[in-house]
Amino acid sequence: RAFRGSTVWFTGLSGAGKTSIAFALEAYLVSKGIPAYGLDGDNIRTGLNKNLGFSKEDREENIRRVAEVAKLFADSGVVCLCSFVSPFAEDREVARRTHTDSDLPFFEVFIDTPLEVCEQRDTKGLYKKAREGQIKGFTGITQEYERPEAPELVIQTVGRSIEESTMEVIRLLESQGII
Ligand code: GGZ
Repeated sequence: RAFRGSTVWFTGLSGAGKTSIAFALEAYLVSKGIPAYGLDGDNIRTGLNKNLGFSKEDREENIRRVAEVAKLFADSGVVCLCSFVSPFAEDREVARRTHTDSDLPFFEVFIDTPLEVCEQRDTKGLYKKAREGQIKGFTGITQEYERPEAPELVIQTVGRSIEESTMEVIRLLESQGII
């Protein structure tokens, strides 16, 4: 296949497993000679979007800018893997349209991990801080997460390994002729 530039958009709660799956997928794709690159809060909110916080407005702007960057990656032939909580359906639609308006494939992947499980994991201790009121507007606790209504793929991570979840995305990309 001559052109495989596209964006896989992972959405889900903090701690759902978005970045872990995207990272494993990136490693898999690169090992197959397919250029792939992951964007997430760690490399976006520390630089390009370091002036943004977590209000509804700032999240909207965060997603808008990320979508524009992802579009450039996809247009250059890279499989761009975006891992953002992206809790608002309207913002995810903007990200989708940013791609589809330029005829670039866009796949929304909902990492459907229950809040209780994310909170139990609490890898970064953020849920505890949110419960204690130290973090305001935390997704799932004091701000909403709008579940995707028609994502290309839903992955339930409970009882599944990172590898198994990653395989589901690989199968999606295969079925769509991307890889
Ligand atoms: C949600 C927050 C918040 C609030 C800090 N709400 O598990 P993490 O740590 O690494 O992922 C979360 C990340 C969310 O940034 P995004 O750019 O993905 O958000 S959005 O798409 O909504 O713009 C979490 C941490 O930053 N974090 N404060 N209040 N997550």
